[in-house]
Amino acid sequence: MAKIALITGITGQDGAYLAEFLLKRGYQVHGLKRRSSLFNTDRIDHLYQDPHEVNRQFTLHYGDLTDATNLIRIVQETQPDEIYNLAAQSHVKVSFDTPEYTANADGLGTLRLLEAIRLLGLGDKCRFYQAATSELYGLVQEVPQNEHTPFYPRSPYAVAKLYAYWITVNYREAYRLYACNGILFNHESPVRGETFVTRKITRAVARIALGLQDKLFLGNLSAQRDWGHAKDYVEAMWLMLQQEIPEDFVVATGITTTVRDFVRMSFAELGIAVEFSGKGELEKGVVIDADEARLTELGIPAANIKYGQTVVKVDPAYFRPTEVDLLIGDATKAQQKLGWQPKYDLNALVQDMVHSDLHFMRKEAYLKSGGFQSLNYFE
Ligand code: NDP
Ligand code: GDR
Repeated sequence: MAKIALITGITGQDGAYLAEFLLKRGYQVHGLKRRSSLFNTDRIDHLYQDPHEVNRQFTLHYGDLTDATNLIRIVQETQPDEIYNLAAQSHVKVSFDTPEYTANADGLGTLRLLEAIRLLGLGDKCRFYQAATSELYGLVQEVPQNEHTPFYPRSPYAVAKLYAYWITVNYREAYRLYACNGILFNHESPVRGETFVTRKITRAVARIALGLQDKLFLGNLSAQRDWGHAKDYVEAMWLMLQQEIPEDFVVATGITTTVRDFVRMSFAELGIAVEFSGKGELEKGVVIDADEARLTELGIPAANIKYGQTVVKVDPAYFRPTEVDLLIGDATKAQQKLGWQPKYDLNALVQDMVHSDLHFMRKEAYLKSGGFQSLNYFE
């Protein structure tokens, strides 16, 4: 019998990679998707199966983590062997604007799912994965951070995730549920949401190179993150649910990099050298060199890259009221107990993202150079 997985947050970055991963392993995958006024299934459209097909492996259900009755019904209908709770208002900065909603979806949403398992008597059958986060560490207590490092959350998002972390531990201890927290450090990919810093950078780098935009505004350039690839990290999620005993694991690469260096690396991938100068709000990134052979090889018109051009400026609007300055994870436990090893290093991640955005942005450049104009429906 094929195993059944229910993924909340299936339309998000991790949901899409995990669905792909589980389908390849023969799982029947059910996903919880929110209703939205526009299509929100771009990342999983390639997995879609017509509802009229028999023996479907992939099924979507409308639902929301803020709606307990709907979660109970979907868990009852799907009878999952594994639930991956990936749904969340996942943007740290946005959580300062929507703190109550974030607490409801990210904190109480986790409780609602755990209660659904308990109330339906699925405790012996159903394993539960909670998407915990390195944001729990917040204000630096020690580095590298591991499963024993104390938490000090620094945003409404992280505080909501702290509740979710402990309620998962509590249900494991109180009701003997097989429930695990994956304390995942930042992980990115070509399908990362466009407002997270890495994707914002790689998109802008591609657009600047193709002459579609001239500069990029960022916030805190000195923040340091331990960035891995989402493709590697969804494997760790699955491994956590395949063990004899449920436990919590840190998943990270162990290497940290500043936002500033991520910018430099992304431009360098296209042969463009950028140097930063100035401090705080006045810091800027300027083009100091360009490798014309590399630009030609990539089909980027050299005329688009101007020496001395300011390509990065700081906009304090992107600063956070309280920041997490430094994250470096120690994934020794995951390596030893799960046998998990990331395949992508930071260079490979940057390459994957920059080239994907370059490919994607060419479409816009072609349309623009061909004279295509969108219709204005509102005139
Ligand atoms: P995304 O923001 O890409 O995806 C979040 C998903 O949650 C989307 O499918 C979104 O739907 C859905 N969602 C949001 N609110 C609700 C709600 N109220 N009810 C149902 N679904 C909802 O996040 P990622 O894929 O990057 O992250 C997955 C999980 O892992 C999140 O919980 C995140 O907090 C956590 N995490 C992520 C890390 C990372 O670096 N990526 C690191 C550590 C933890 P829609 O598409 O409609 O918006
Ligand atoms: P983070 O990711 O907050 O770590 O949360 P994000 O990419 O948003 O920020 C990383 C760092 O970059 C700094 N930064 C900017 N961030 C954004 N978004 N936009 C900017 O313009 C910008 N300029 C600088 C931020 O201040 C921060 O220090 C992500 C999410 O996926 C969470 O859901 C997850 O839990 C954590 O990673 C681990």
